[in-house]
Amino acid sequence: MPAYRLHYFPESGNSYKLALMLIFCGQEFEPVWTDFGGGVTRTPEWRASVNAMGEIPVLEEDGVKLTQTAPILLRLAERYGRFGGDTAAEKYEVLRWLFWDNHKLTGYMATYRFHRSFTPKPNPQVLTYFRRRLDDFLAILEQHLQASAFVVGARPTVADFSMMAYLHYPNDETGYDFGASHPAIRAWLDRIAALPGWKPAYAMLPGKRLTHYAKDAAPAHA
Ligand SMILES: N[C@@H](CCC(=O)N[C@@H](CS)C(=O)NCC(=O)O)C(=O)O
Repeated sequence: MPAYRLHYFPESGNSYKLALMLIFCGQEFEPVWTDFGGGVTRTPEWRASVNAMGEIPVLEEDGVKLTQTAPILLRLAERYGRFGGDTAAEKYEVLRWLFWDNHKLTGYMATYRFHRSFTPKPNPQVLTYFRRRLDDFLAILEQHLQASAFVVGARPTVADFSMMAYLHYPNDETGYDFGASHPAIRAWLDRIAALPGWKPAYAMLPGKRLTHYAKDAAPAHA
């Protein structure tokens, strides 16, 4: 059984994707809290020794440093024979949604949430731009999930774990109340939360948290 070490910070939905997959595959990992807020991932030392791409998460597998959640999720799915899709058509769909997620859903939600909630003075124009894009992506996902229990058919795959990660955070971080605005997304999040072993990110990934500036203001919209 490989030894896993996950370099993360608690607010990182990308880190949560890997933590969730490892737990669902019955694997333990050593959590390695990383001072993202303090700028450690921007230092030349960190980029030379941990991740040249300057990103969190990094998953060490027996000392080998792996980066980019999508290929890591697929690698874990292959290794443990779970959540990768069964047929060639399903595997293609998993890959298709992983690309969409990285480019669109996670790409925009991670940036929107970080700017909205974890920066002291968010720029309203930036928030408006990101919100408009996200509203479109979320409508696409809402429509898809009205006809499908999980992203690829009737069973959960790594596409679900990747796509749900940033949507499951508290409303006062995401700025969305999916129960009110996107009921199919809400029901899908609840289906994933009902899987054995599921925990929210903040219960799975401990350690010092970023300052949450939007907490008290907590407007539902940008
Ligand atoms: N596509 C990457 C995204 C990783 C990513 O953007 N991580 C964030 C933290 S959750 C980060 O390190 N951002 C640094 C930056 O954008 O400069 C993955 O799936 O691993």
